[in-house]
Amino acid sequence: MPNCYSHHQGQAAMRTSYGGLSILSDDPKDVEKLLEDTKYAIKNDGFLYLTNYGIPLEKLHRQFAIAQYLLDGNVITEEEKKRLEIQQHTGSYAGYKPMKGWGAGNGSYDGIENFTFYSPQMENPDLRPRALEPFMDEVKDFWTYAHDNVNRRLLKLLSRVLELPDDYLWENVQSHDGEVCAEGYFRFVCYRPMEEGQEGASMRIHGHHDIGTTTLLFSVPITALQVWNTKADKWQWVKYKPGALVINLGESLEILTGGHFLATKHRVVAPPKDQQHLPRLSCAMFCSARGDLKVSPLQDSPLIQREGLLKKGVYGEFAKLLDAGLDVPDHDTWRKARRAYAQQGPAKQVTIKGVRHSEEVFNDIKVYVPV
Ligand SMILES: O=C(O)CCC(=O)C(=O)O
Ligand SMILES: [Fe+2]
Repeated sequence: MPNCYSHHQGQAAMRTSYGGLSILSDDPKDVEKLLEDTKYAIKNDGFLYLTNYGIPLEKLHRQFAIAQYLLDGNVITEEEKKRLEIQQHTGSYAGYKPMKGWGAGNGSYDGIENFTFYSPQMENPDLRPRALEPFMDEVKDFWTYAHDNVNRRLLKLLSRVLELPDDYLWENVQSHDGEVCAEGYFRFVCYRPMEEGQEGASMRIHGHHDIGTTTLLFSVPITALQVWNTKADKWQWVKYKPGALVINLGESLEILTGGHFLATKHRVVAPPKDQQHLPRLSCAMFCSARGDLKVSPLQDSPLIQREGLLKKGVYGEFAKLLDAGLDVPDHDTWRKARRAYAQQGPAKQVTIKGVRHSEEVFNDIKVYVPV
């Protein structure tokens, strides 16, 4: 197999340039600058790069090597593929996704194979491929650190932007009890190369929001991720930065902040020509809000109190329910409804200000994302 974690730089990798935010320093000067940069990135770029977050490159490469062994080492048995297959209609991505669609394995070929770990997959060896057993301690340590340390620091920064106490989002919003990532999940993915012109070759994952609080995506050398730049109204490539973390903000944070933190609109497309023959590995953690938390804005934030709720995006849709005095769902209900059909390709498309958007309806709430 060609090495999918080489340090090959694609042409597109040079098209954008962002610094990276270091979250380890406690020096007040650094913290102040970090806060300013974070505010800027949220408003202008719609996503963040983190560097210097405490994971050495060798440890990161080791996780990619484990992911590659799992998804390209021919080590998941046919029996396991069947028994552990993702049951997306239940609103969960847990388990093995074959290279055909996200449903019950009967969609068309999309060349994307993955394995998603929720708490039960961490607790019970029968719910994960046997071949992983020798590596489980490392896997557990790595993703626990990502969730309980990196994500916690990140939430501290976001709490400060909201002018709330440092641990506010961690204590009141983030689900963090339970094995590794609590109600969230992490995933190893391999995107196989597709022939030019093959169905689905140009759009590997259409434009979408992640649903939870934050997503920690490790930057990879195969350039395929694009983020919607709301200011410029266009897709932009996310540049490869070795060892960096690309942070997407999820829908939960968009709604909880009353539209102040817009969910990152992103998609995965065909890489530039010189990388199209290479498989692309991706490792990511999707952090989630507490399932029992109502999907409505945080009233405690001085920033939100001062500047008001911004009736935009998904929050704008929830505001209609709230204004009509209707009950809003809790996070568990909302995300199960969102996940049951997510990733399956936009069923309906509409044009908003000249841009093609997907329209998805969940519990009477409409979600629009550029495709
Ligand atoms: O593979 C990537 O870079 C991003 C994938 C993604 O957006 C997702 O799985 O939600
Ligand atoms: Fe995503």
